[in-house]
Amino acid sequence: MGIVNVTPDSFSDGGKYLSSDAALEHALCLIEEGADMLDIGGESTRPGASPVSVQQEMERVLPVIEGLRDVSVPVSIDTNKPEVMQAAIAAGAQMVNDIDALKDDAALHAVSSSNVAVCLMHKQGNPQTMQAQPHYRDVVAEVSEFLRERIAAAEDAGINRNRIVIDPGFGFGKTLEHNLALLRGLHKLAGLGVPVLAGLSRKAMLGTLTGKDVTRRLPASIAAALLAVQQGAAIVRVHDVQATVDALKIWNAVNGADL
Ligand code: HH2
Repeated sequence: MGIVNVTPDSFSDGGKYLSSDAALEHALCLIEEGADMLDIGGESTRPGASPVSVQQEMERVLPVIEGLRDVSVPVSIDTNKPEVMQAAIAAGAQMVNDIDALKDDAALHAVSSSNVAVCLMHKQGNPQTMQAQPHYRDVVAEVSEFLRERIAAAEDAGINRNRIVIDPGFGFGKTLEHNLALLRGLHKLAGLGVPVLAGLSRKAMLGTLTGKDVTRRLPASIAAALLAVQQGAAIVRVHDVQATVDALKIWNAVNGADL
């Protein structure tokens, strides 16, 4: 899954693809590089990010989603706003990536009344405060239990299991130790019976481990993506598609899978 951030303030590429033209060009480039799906976002969720209005978020993402109507890969909308979900689905999005795991009833309805897929992500707190004091007794068990409940809520609302993907939400209200425990225990989430998505690309935990700033985290991001796949992730959400695809080709060759 290639990331397209149509934002001025995303943590690693804010401002690079803020115009629809630049975002579209980047999206097409990621497909060329081998992305199997794209994730379009119009609001940064980095710790401390400022919220964006529905209107502003739509103005950012809708022209990009419309411009991608005829591409060969599915397009996901990265939003927690029901109004943006609905408009994005009408514009051609085939998946909703919700960092709030459809906890808002209107968001649940926006997805259940359509036929699109959904990514249910775990987070503790909200982007303004989530890194202040994350706390868990057993992070893997608690994240797993939360995702199990959200899968059940989605199914109860009429969303078939085969439309659901889950994500532990690396960096969303988690310390380095929590993130590492989740990466080690990712196969346990895979045991919930729906595909697991992992988003580790360029994240702060990789900076903490390597001492590298956000522009120099490519090798660490590739290592993290490979480890996530090894632990059972079916989808990796990445900024650097070409490099990740190459790394996965080697992994798949050794493990007897195709890419
Ligand atoms: N991470 C980010 C945003 N959305 N969605 C899912 N499902 N999983 C993630 O790990 C995830 C996500 C943060 O990365 P990015 O979009 O590059 O940054 P920003 O939120 O600053 O735009």
